[in-house]
Amino acid sequence: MTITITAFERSPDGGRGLARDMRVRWALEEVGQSYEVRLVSFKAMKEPAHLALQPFGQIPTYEENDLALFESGAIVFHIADCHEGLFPNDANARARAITWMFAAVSTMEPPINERAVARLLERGESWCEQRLPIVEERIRKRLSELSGRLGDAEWLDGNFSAGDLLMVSVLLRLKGSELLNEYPNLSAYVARGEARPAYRRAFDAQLAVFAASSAN
Ligand SMILES: N[C@@H](CCC(=O)N[C@@H](CS)C(=O)NCC(=O)O)C(=O)O
Repeated sequence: MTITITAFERSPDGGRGLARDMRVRWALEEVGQSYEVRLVSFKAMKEPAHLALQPFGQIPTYEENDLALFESGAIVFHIADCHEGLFPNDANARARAITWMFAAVSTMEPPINERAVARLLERGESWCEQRLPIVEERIRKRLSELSGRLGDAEWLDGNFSAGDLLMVSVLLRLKGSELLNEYPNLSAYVARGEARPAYRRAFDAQLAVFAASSAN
């Protein structure tokens, strides 16, 4: 089986592993599935060939034989569904892992993403200084709720699952920020995710792409 994903030719995050190909790489590494990467420029992402794979002109995409997918959450779901290791065998536990996947991308990620957009793209706007604290308060509320649920547990629901993989991926955007530091159990949770050998392999692979693009 040949799997090809897409990633930024030159990631704007400077190789920090915050682009969403990282969560797909991580999932593939967790299940021991090899993959190829097709690098795309910002220009190519908006051209018909890529739009046929990703209607919003973004990365990542995933191709496996005649199957083409987009949306990192759906891609991670597919990988977890097709291989051992990212979903528990018990049906109820599996349903709960899927619930955490959705919680990551639909409850936690939107305000965290809004903060990134505000900091990157809205800095010059007159209203940015007023807006940022509002967005950060929304994030703080969600972090507080998540922190309360995680408590002293290692992972969100028993063993590490695709739910943790997506949740850690989403929280990583806050790494080193005061926001995340306010919740030591969440900081430790993120660090546990980053310490997984599969995460390290995925991180190193995306960093190698950035390093190569910087050398040119
Ligand atoms: N919901 C999508 C979001 C994809 C996304 O925002 N991709 C970013 C990189 S992390 C991108 O391609 N940005 C460039 C653009 O939107 O032009 C997913 O999870 O796959």
